[in-house]
Amino acid sequence: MRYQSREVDEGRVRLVMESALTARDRVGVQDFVLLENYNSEATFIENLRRRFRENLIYTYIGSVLVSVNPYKELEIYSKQQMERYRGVSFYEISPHIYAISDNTYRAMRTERRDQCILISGESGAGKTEASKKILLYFAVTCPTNNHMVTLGDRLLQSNPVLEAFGNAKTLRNDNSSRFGKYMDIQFDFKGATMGGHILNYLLEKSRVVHQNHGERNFHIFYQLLDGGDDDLLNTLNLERNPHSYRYLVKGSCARVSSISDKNNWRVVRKALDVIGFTAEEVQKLLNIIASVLHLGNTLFGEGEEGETYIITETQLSNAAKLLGVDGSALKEALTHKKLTAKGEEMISPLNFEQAVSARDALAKAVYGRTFNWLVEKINQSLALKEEIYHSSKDASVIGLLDIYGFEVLQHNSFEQFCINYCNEKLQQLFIELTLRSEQEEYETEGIAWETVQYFDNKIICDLIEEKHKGIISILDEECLRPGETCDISFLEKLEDTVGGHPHFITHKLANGKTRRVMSREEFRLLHYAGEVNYNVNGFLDKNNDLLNRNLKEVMCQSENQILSHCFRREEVIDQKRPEMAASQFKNSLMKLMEILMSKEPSYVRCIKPNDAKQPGRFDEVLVRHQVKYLGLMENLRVRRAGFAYRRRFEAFLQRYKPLCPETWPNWNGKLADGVSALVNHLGYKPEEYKLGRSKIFIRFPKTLFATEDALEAKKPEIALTLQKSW
Ligand code: AD9
Ligand code: MG
Repeated sequence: MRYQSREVDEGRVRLVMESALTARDRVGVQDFVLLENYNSEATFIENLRRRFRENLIYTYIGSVLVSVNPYKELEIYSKQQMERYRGVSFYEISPHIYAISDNTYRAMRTERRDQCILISGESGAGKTEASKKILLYFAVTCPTNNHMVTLGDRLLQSNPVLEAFGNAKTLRNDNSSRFGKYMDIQFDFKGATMGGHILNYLLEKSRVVHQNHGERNFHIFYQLLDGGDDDLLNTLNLERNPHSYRYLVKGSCARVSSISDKNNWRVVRKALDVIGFTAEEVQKLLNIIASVLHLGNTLFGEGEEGETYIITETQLSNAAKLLGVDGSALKEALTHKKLTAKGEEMISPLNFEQAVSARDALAKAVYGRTFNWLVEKINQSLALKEEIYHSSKDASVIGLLDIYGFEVLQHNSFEQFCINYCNEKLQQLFIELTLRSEQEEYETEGIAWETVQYFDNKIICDLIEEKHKGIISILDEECLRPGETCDISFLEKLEDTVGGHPHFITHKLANGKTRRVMSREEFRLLHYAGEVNYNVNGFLDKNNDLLNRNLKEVMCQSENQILSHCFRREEVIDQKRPEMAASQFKNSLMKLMEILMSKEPSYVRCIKPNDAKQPGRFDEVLVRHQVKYLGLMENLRVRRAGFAYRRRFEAFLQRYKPLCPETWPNWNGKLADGVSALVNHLGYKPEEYKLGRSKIFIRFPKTLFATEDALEAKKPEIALTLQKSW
């Protein structure tokens, strides 16, 4: 009973407050479908702005949650708040990330169908924060299985660990995800959390050796130096000052005022323990982190004959020790390469540039593979125990996707190309699923459907991924083509093959002249979210992602178990060329799309209110741009195609039955008849609504507002009756 009374009191008051005229003027509407002038972008943005000003960062478009990053801590995520949202219907209460979480959970339980929550938006818009709040909601509110009392903790603790190793400060975001993450949370038939599994996508490894101005390397390096105790740093031969390490200062901002590396170090250390890393594993992991820093400080000199030698012997031997490999073998492998020609093995010296790039390739490979190992370890810790797995045939899953957001930098390279391609794919999924499900709903309910025009970004996805003709295929071909290939020959190949594509531009104009605003090393893609110039420098190398064979040989003899697990002997023996980076990414995205398509999706669309990362600033131009490319206006139009609002018969009846003597306090007949009686009594005109098979569709928001106002007016009377009946 108390549960019900809470729902009646708080939920109803909230919606009524927001729908009452004065309040509506101040705080806007909580669901864009209730906007009178739903075709106007200005009205849409004004509604967002009003709500943002009142710290109401969440607004719906039907069942899609739009979230504006407040850039400040709001007191809306407490345990009490979670309780408010538990088991409460979507429309009964103000929009919240918890409402989406709860709704998804209930849909999974009642419909017994796997769900997923897709979070999108550009870099810094709040995707990772949203995903953490969703995970927290499940960890706190869902029952736990007796066998796995600490699973919730482990799920939560996986975040600080992965963020330490996979996030970094960028110009767009002080905690930018530099890898993609899809997490499955598994529930048993009683709705208790049972396990979890993470899939990770393309870590931006180049950051290990280079950062743009104003950016940092991955957090873990700075955390270790700032937070690690003296003994630990001594064993790793590290100095506390990050400026001592070349790999940490490329962006000239080793320290960031908004980040406490020391505190975060403590959080990460604790998290590693909770997840179940042994002291030995942690030590090996930190050895690797430290070895990367020593590698970065390993410098080369050039002899008179053009031979390359190492000038910082101490750094090299530190690196070798921590990597668990033989120092002279490492030295040899960093300055020479092994070739097999006509069945014979030959050693040839590397020149200075080649040695530098071999060293950087090693640092990237070591870090990237260690990151994969970390994910593997976390997955083992979250994995279903065998016996539970077999007794849980009715298990269901909620997938959570938090991936790097669309990115436009001053200088965009291979990494931005992959990140933005990934965002194209997600947008495509959004278009397909929202339009399709909407259309299906009208069809199943037997209501006539009006088509809405929208921009379909399939054309851009094809440009990038099409077999043989797409940019990725051309890049692969160019990497494999024997003879002299380089980044510029790749660009020329692109011009020949996709030069005429409407979403592809280079400095060459159709009339043979050159476009002066573009460099000869760039191509521009007209993405759904905006134009991006990509500089082809480094594309081939990054796509090849090769490590010299003799470096591989050294690494697979490592005494550090993490590294010997990551660098396998088979890799040295097997001469087959591994899949290239972009193709690998493309294939993993294809698999991801399949996973997502097999689930019932919910959406969180994140918006960044300003570029200064500041609270209280709502930059209209910036917001308008995002509203446009996220397709929110189309989303709204589709949602409103004819009808502003829909509600299942039972929910509609439950809420408004006090307004009609025939249905109040109870209606025992057919639900559709009850709804008919109710709307007849309320005087709805035939053109104002339609009854589908299980839902009522209401055409104009004002009809619903009038009904809400009537309910508000009747509240004292309802309360009296309720009190009597309880
Ligand atoms: V990226 O594509 O990984 O670069 P995200 O993930 O979209 O990006 P993130 O969630 O990391 O952005 O948010 C950026 C920053 O905004 C956070 O570090 C917070 O400082 C801030 N933020 C985001 N959402 C919230 C929120 N709901 N409440 C308070 C927030 N602060
Ligand atoms: Mg993120």
